[in-house]
Amino acid sequence: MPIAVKTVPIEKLVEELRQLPESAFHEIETVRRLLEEMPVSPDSLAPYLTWDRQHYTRNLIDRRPLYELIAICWEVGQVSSVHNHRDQNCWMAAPIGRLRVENFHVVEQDLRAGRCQLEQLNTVEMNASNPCAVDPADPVHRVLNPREFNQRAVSLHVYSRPFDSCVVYSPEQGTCGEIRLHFNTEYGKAAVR
Ligand code: CSS
Ligand code: FE2
Repeated sequence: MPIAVKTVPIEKLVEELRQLPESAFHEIETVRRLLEEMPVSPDSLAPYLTWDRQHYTRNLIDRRPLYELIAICWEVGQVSSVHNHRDQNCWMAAPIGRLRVENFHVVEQDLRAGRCQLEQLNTVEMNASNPCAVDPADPVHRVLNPREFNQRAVSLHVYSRPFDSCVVYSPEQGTCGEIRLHFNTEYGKAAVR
């Protein structure tokens, strides 16, 4: 018999996140469990879903001083850069489709010189019942919607605290540099750049 998964609308998750004490964002387990216990219904995400064949889209759902909640839409085959999260905690869930997360260890990094050396660590899969948290000890990763998964995917990201830039890495070339992050939509409306 299929297991009936009880989903909640995105507004419910927002309500819960807003009620968390600051201390919950300083460790990994509370928010991870919240995402696990409250899988978000795909329907409720409709206002936040935008698609771009060139690049995954970033869509702001909620921002508070302590965190931001973002929906990222991945066309088949889209991939993020290898990147960090500016020493901020990050939790991810995939209410729609499946995504692969590849983690990396930074052996050395000289941001000023733009040089780095990375080693690939483990790979995990995210789907509706398996949210994950970025490991604060090895926070560098990339997210992929591999061609073979053959379906669009949407991930939810909780970042604490919010950040608007990150370091991107090329493990093959041993280079790194800072980039700015932008939103395609904010609160369901096209973002003004
Ligand atoms: N951190 C990336 C998405 S992959 S986790 C971003 O916010 O654009
Ligand atoms: Fe990320």
